[in-house]
Amino acid sequence: MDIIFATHNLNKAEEVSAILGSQYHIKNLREIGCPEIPETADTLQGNALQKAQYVFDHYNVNCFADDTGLEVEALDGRPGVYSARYAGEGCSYQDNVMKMLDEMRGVTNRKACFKTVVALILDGKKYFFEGRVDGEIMTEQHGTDGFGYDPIFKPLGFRQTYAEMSALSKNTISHRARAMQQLKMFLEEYTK
Ligand code: ITT
Repeated sequence: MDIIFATHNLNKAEEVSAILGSQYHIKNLREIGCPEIPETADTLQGNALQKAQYVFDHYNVNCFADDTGLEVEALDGRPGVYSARYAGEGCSYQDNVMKMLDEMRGVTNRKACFKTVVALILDGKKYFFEGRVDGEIMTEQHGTDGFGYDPIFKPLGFRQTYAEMSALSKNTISHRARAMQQLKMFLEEYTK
């Protein structure tokens, strides 16, 4: 099946190709030359749908998008839907990580969770899937793999941060993996 993953983020594209497997021919927005899509909603679901809807409206193809946020309990759920721009417009992953370590300095409640919402538009109909992983924010960076907040997020029940895990391990247990597994099962049923 040919399907567009409405993302410009190559880390996400790589993870999702590994999770969904080779029976899907997935193209990302860089591959089809699609410009940046505005993300102006104030929920993960709203942003995921905004990206998928843009691609459907402009290219008329089956497509899905994911929006992901890191919610930190001691920060009242921030940065959440604003995780990409937590340290300011145009900031790097490292800027975000440093700001988080700074804001969380001395804070004892380290509980956090990653949430991913996937919006799928298939034959013109909309579907949503969600994945969540609870964990904690470390006091310093551990590991160099992955991207974004991976070096400071340790999922519950694991000794390693996402950035210390192999790609295979992260792609088996992560928030994105959980949401994408549901998408995969749905697509398998749909195309039976
Ligand atoms: P697209 O909108 O083009 O898909 P994006 O980078 O803006 O790419 P999101 O809005 O979904 O992606 O993600 C917001 C930020 O959350 C992202 O920039 C990362 O900093 C962080 N993030 C997302 N998924 C992550 C993951 O699996 N591990 C660590 N950080 C992640």
